[in-house]
Amino acid sequence: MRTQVGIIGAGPAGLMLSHLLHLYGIESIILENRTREQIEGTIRAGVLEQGTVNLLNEVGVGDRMMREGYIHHGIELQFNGVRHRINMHELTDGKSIMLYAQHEVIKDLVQVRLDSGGEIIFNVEDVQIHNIDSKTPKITFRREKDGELEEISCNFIAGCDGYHGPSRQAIPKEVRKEIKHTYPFGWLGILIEMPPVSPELIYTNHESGFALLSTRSDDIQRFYLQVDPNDDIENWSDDRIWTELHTRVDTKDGWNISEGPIIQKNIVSMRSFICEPMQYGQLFIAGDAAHIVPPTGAKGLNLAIADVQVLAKGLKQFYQTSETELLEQYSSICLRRVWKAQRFSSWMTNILHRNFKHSHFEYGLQLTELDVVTSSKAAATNLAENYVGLPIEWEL
Ligand code: RFL
Ligand code: PHB
Repeated sequence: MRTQVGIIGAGPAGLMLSHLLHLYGIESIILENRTREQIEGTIRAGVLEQGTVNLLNEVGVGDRMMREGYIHHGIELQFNGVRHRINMHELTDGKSIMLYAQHEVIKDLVQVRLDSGGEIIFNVEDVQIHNIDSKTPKITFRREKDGELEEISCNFIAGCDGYHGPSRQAIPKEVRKEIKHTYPFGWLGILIEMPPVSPELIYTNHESGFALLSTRSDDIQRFYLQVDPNDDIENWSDDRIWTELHTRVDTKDGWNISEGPIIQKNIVSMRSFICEPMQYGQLFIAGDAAHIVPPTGAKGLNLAIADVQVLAKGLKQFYQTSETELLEQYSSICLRRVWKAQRFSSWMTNILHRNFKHSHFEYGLQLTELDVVTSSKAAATNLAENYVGLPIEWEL
């Protein structure tokens, strides 16, 4: 098989890249190692930045999101049992965020690719990358275990295969710098069958730990509790979860969280990770394959979408003019924004989570940081600008 761009991974990065390339008249093939049902059924992110929403609309994939998603103009920060609203809309000249689940974005992107004749090969095995330091890179794979080895020859390979995928490993060790940080926090995430408890997201700092109240739809809510990252989900009965949620999110003025049936629960650990550079030879890595942020800033999916916007423009420039200027700047343009998202996500994580090793002094400073952010317009504006999403800086 031959194509112009071979894409590994049908997550938000791979699917959006393939769609943008199609709009620019560039061919691609996506290889995905899970089934369509699996990628369309995995519960992950929920918050889309203004720039992600604009892009989905501009490229014709936003109709269902605009019908079924929820636009939020602000978020609530709660500490000492009191809520403080950050009016992002006002602080950012009219920007906002959209609550629309990642797997719904995936469904919309898969549909638009298949409707326009795009090729996504699901359920592949044994994906391997070859010759990335030549102009004729190749990807080999099998359609099934022990099946025949097939080959895709292309001009470029886009590694959009998430944190555990093989693409990043194809960048030679001498060139690849991996920067890692782990946080001493885990998130216990639950899905609950009940109506929304609040019109906007509530991020809570409580002395027992962080809690987040988010939403998915009129009938399904998504809440998170800070837990030990090594804790076992078996230790968290529904009763214990509700008791802890009441402790952390009920307010001094008498607001109590309502309860409903918990339909799913799991624990994830939190880390920051960055791979520098994000390109080697004809291989470009994007999204979680290149970087991971802790979920407190809601940035992962949005960074993946921003990366492939830069990559698609670079490829368009190459195919239209033979110029490689933008492709050469891909890694630097993306990494500048990635580092800003790391800074923001790390800051949000640190002001909102309870670090049980901290002294009273450090805890006092943390609460004061929240006080400053909710009482100073300048500080709140910085939070709002980052939360709704920073622009892509095309000029380095
Ligand atoms: P993905 O989504 O991981 O997709 C990679 C795809 O590659 C496939 N793959 C392979 N295919 C072929 N061969 C191989 N060898 C392969 N290995 C892997 C995988 O099957 C998969 O389909 O990466 P992508 O596209 O870079 O997208 C990144 C986002 O998924 C991720 O950053 C977000 O989900 C992070 N995240 C959030 N991001 C936000 O912007 N807002 C949020 O509110 C938000 N909340 C979250 C989150 C992530 C969470 N978890 C579970 C980590 C909440 C949570 C709990
Ligand atoms: C979610 O709804 O899953 C969500 C919302 C905000 C975050 C992280 C996750 O910061």
